[in-house]
Amino acid sequence: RFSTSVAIEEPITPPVQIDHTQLLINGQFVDAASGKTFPTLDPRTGEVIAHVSEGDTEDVNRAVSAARKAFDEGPWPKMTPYERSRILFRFADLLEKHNDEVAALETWDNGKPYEQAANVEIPMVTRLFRYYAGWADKIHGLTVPADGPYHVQTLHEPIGVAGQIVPWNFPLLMYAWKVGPALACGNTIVLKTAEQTPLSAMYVSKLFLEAGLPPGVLNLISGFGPTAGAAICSHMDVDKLAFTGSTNTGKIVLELASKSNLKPVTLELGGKSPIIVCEDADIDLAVENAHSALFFNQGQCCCAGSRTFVHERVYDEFVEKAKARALKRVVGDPFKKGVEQGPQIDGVQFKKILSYIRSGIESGATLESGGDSVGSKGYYIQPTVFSNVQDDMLIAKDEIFGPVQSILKFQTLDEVIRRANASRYGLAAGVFTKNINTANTLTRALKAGTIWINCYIVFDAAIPFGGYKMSGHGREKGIYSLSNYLQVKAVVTPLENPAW
Ligand code: TXE
Repeated sequence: RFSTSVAIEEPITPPVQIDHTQLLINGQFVDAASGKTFPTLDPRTGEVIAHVSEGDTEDVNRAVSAARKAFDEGPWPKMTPYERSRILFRFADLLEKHNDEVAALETWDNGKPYEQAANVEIPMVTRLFRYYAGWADKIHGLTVPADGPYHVQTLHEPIGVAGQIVPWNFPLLMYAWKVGPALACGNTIVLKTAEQTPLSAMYVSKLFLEAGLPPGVLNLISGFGPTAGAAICSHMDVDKLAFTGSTNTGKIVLELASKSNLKPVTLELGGKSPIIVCEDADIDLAVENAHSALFFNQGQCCCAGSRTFVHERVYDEFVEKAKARALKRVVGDPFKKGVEQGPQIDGVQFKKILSYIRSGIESGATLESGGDSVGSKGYYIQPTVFSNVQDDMLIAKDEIFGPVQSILKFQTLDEVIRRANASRYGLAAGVFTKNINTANTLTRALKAGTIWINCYIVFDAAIPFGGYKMSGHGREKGIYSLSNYLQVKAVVTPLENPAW
């Protein structure tokens, strides 16, 4: 029942120094107005890594006025798009140069495997900034063929001050999804990091200054949700909000936006994404993908494939192989080579996941592997697989956000479509089949913002991402994210000589 754990005794010393622990306001690293700090913890041990500034309403007010001034007086929105693009490219070059330090901070603060951070995530962040740097000088309106003697055109203008709030599961990637398009479009920003993971954003914000970003364009607040986060959401001078986090907090964000100045909001929230493994699927491919779909990033992905529906004819084979794969998963210190799974982010998530595991056992699901914590320090949890999971069990309904795979059985396509869609969420779905007709049917029938066919968790800067239903509003990444940060202005001019 137990996975392959490697040495969790003495934590490996991270190969990076902590140089930045302050807020960034108007181009300066500053203490919080209150002078307060809070600790950020190492998920491998629960011990303090560093104390960072605790931003609150007064700091948010200062940051918003800096962003307002930088927007209204420039130079950022008034710079040529090519100049903006060059600063973004310069930033991406600096980030690439410091890839390994940033990855080490990400691992230290979050607990994700260093190899994943250094080889996949931080390079994806760099790629994303280059993608949006490329867009900065390609944003333009339309000439509109209206009825009547008028010349009609649209101007695409930046919205203004963007308030952005990010979570802890992919700290810098979520920062990039929000900062990249907002800056490319010419907006200014006040961004709040998650209280669990402030370090990587602090580090890279210094690189933005080095790249030549003018003061006030990007302001960074570390702090807590109900204080600093709520102050951003309620601020009358913030023109747009983008939030990634839990569905419950998403509701609060929307409420605060509507109670203040009705600023538009994009939301990227929770999920309970189905994976459908059909009778004709390549089972080994499906097992491996369903495994990483759930266990990647310690199961802390909004799009985790957390309901794996398998056709009854291949069910037993699938469960056997899924269990064997989970038992091989290497759990250990995320700085150690070859480790696939580090600790969960914190004690709150750790306890929540263990209580879902208990609920799975109590409700009668079959525990195939795992089911407990690992070691005596930090927040490590065994890769856990449940079979014989029923739709009405809590583990099949709630977002667990941990390394707990639930495998369900189905008989017909119509039945699995109905069951897969019977969720308040609609973020992503996976389909494993060799039949193009089955793939087409499922693609159209499933209510989800991303459908992965014979693959899962394939991400790219150009591929849009977002949810149906309570998984969110709007799309991030790709061309779609630009419209989140642009106003459309229609301009109508009478034609003096309509004959021409
Ligand atoms: O989320 P929160 P938490 C899910 C996942 C997880 C659960 C709870 O199921 O177990 O949410 O995690 C800020 N006004 N996801 O508590 O609270 C907060 O400071 C403004 C899914 O960490 O949503 C942080 O910066 N902001 C998810 C951010 O919201 C507020 C990723 C996210 O925290 C606020 C993370 C408030 N009143 C968790 N309260 C995904 N979609 O990927 C909190 N925040």
